[in-house]
Amino acid sequence: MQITKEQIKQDYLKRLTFTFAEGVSEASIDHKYLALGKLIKDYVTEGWAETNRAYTEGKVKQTYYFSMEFLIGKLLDTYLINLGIKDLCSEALAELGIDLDELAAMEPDAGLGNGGLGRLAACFMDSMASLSLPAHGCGIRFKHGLFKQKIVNGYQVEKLDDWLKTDFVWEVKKANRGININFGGNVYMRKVGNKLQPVYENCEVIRAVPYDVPIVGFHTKNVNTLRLWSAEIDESDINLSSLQRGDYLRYLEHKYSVEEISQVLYPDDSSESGRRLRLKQEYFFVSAGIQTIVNRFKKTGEPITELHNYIAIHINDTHPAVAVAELMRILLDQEGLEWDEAWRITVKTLAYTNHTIMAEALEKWPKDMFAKLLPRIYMIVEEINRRFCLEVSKKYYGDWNKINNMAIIQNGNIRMANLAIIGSHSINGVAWLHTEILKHRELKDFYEMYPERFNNKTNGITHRRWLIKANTDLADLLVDTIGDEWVENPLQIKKLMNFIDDKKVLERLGNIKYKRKAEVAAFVKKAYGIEISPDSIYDIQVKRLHAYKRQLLNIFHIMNLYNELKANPSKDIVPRTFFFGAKAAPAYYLAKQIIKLINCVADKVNNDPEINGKIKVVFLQNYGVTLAEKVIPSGDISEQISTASKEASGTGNMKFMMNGAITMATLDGANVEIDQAVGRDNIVVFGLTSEEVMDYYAHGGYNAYETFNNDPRLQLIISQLKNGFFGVGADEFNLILRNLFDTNDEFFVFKDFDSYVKAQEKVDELYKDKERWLKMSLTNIANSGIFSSDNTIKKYADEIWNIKPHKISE
Ligand code: 26V
Repeated sequence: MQITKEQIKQDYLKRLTFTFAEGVSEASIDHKYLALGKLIKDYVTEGWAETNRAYTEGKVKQTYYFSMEFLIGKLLDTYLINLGIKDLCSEALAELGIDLDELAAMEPDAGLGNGGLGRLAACFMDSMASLSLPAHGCGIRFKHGLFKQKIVNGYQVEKLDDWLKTDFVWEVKKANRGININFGGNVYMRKVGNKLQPVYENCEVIRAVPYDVPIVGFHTKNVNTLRLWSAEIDESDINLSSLQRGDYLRYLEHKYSVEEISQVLYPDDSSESGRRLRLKQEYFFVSAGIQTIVNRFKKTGEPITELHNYIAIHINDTHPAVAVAELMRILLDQEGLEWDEAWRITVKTLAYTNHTIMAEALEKWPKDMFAKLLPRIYMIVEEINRRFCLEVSKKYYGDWNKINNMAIIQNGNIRMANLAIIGSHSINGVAWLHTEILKHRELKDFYEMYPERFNNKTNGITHRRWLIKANTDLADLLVDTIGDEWVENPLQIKKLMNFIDDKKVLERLGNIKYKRKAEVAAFVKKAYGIEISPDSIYDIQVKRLHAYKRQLLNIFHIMNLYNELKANPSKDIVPRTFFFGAKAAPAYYLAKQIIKLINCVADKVNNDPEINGKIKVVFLQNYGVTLAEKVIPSGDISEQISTASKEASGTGNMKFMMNGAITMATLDGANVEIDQAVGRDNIVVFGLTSEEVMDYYAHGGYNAYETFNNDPRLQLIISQLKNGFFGVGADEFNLILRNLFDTNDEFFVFKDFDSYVKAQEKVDELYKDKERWLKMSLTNIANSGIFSSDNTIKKYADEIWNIKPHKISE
């Protein structure tokens, strides 16, 4: 973008005056921020319109990434970086007496996601635009994103997230592009000519209104679209206006029941599954998205039988899996295609990513509820299921087990993963190990039936946000050493290895880390009143709280360290600060007890003068994208300690690696690939392997009591949980105890404890050799380029979507 500082200044003042009738001296900080937002949007809009035009006129194949979640975080900095005007803008504002960082802090953090899955979708959006790929997002404009977390007396308290309270400047409401969505009622089939046509009676019609967010690519004029749908009532609806006149209360009731659909993001929570409103949300955005895609496609004049040559639709986890039936519905009922042809097109258009093997996260819907809410869609699902079961029984004659495993409808439930697999030409896992487990275990029967559909796409993260934006000093170091080619081609970061013996570079790397650690220390002091030292090792575990992620193992290690220091106060360790950041799903009581335990340990350890500051524990409240950007660059140790086989990939592991942290890892998810990339000397690995874990699950052989009884350290820890050591009642941690003992320690916390403690001792040794440590850190950074989501997205584009870059010319 060609623009001068003077121009920005002029444009900005104009914007401020035209929007708020204020000058710099009168305007409040939020007005200043909003004016800047509007100005940047102005800069983006031209390219946006041009991009849409170019994609349409070029008749290029386009991808639509359907995702329930887009955890996009703040966007201002991303826009400025990607437009290449961040420094210019910062200088222009400074000359007007305005601090850009202060304005940037005003932006709400759009938390429209739970964790890894939603953040991955956001990183993908950034990469798709930066690679000039014609690819867009489709999701829901939740009025309330993931809850905000407060810690009160050590307990998690949830607060409503109200991110739309102040204007979300980036979005553009397209009221005239609304789409009607049908729910409920009765549907029967009527013969029209020689075709069956559905007739809908008494269904509830809901209006989906799109809000578009521009996605600006880095150093490209392409601006893609993230389309988020909002459920609104159509005030021009005649039925409604009669309601408005006649029965105000019924009108209000109706209004709330409509708006409810896009009110709030469900917090990832097994107890929340099976909720009707969630299914409504899923169909709502999927139907709106697919209807729009087909309508737009038809305007090109190409026959509908060519759809898959122009459109790829991606199903991000099972949440949008109803897309299979919705696309079939449109092709059959609206376009009048025969079943076989409609099916062929559907399968060629759709692709599905699996993000978890955790059974409780695999979506199923009670078939009666499903049929009542989506009667026509249910008919289609039944027919897909009938035909599929027939195919299976032909192929594996008499093998009822196979049908039972693979059928979509089973035991009164509709299994969405099965629907997605059967209706997609591509099925991928999100890391090598995860995909192997899918192929050979979880989805073995499907793999046997459709081996050509299965492939791996290891996750990635956008290096623009997680390196250039989050760690500008480190990005500068890279530019000063290896030039700036890596910015466009992140694999080039590897060139940093040429500096592995360069003392000056290592020293500068150390200083950058130290500076970030000092900033975090200042933040922790201000936010929580806890004094921590940037000279201590920063050992960080930030991610959703879940038993399989084993925050419990981490805190047990800390308790053990504390106990050892109490027994032997002169024990020589490198001072360490342990950070946790984690939200627990509101009804996940075990997870909430673990948060309480972490906070209890923190209180004890931080306030014990005998410990003399050797260890500190900090619970970072309300962990989200913005906080991640602050703390990840300060990490020395990245805790990636899930029970092997359970974490599909992880992406926090990649963010830490790219910022020079050393991974404390089980061989799980993408840790396996990090290990391969950096070599065993530059990572600390411990614990059971996934083979061992799965073997125990399959054949037994592990006895948690035995392990416990043979380890006095564990006995002391468990007794402290029970005996009021933390000044809380004896049953405060009962769910933790039950989870360990009643499930035979299902996540192998006891089993991996010893190995984890030893691995932590190794960290201590390694850190004492400062030069060695810096070399490890450098090696991690240098090898992190493969985890840029640009690489991941290139593979999706080539191997799944079959789309090509379509660069808008300057
Ligand atoms: C399940 C449910 C159940 C119902 C209520 C809402 C809800 C929301 C999300 C989920 C499934 C979450 C699956 C998930 O987040 N998987 C994570 O995906 C990351 C990106 O691929 C990956 O790095 C993580 O390892 C994986 O756990």
